[in-house]
Amino acid sequence: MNRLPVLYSFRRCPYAIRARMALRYAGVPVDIHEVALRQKPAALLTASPKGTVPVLITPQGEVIDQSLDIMRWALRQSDPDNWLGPGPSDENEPWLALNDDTFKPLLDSYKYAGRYPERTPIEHRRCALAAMIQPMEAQLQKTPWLLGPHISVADVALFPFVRQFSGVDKAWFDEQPLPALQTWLHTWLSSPLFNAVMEKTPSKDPINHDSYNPDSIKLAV
Ligand SMILES: N[C@@H](CCC(=O)N[C@@H](CS)C(=O)NCC(=O)O)C(=O)O
Repeated sequence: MNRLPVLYSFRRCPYAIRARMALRYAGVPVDIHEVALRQKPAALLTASPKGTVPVLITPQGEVIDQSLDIMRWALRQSDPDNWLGPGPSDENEPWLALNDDTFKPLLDSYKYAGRYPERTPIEHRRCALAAMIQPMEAQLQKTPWLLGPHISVADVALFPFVRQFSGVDKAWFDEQPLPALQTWLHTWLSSPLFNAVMEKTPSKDPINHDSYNPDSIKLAV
């Protein structure tokens, strides 16, 4: 019997990346099943008929099929740097909603501009910039992380989407007057945590905290 939680994942999916980062940071070992999105395994669709990844199935049979819920589940197991924040009020929520509900569709319109001909690619990009990238820059000029002096769920949850945005036209992105956001992005891209979860054949060994070094992240800011 498989005693590890199973994570159905897709390596480049931003939702799956943030789930894997939280699981790894929390030191929760998981058995990662890389999924071909065009040919999803029957076991995944039986557990979660909506057919998106990531999906986590615990050894007790609990199915968690939203990436933010997987992050929260992981952080409830262990949260050494208090990504969840100090109190009951969830200050992460406005950033999470802005990303998932507003920015993600705009990002898709920019990435796949040919499918959304009602605007030019540059107009799509301008909308995405105004909606989330510029507000992030404004916040990160004030504090090194989105909620202040410490990393929070919002930083990790938004990072893979900002990464995608930056990658659509990297030369353009690198030239923009977004110094704080560019530093923040670079910090995540070069972090051992991100690079560990992007390994093509992730180790099945129990995960330990060597892959997450908060000092290296903080020092780089
Ligand atoms: N709200 C979901 C969204 C997950 C999602 O849309 N994942 C994409 C991959 S990045 C997916 O599985 N799409 C289904 C498909 O392409 O067939 C979450 O946060 O987990």
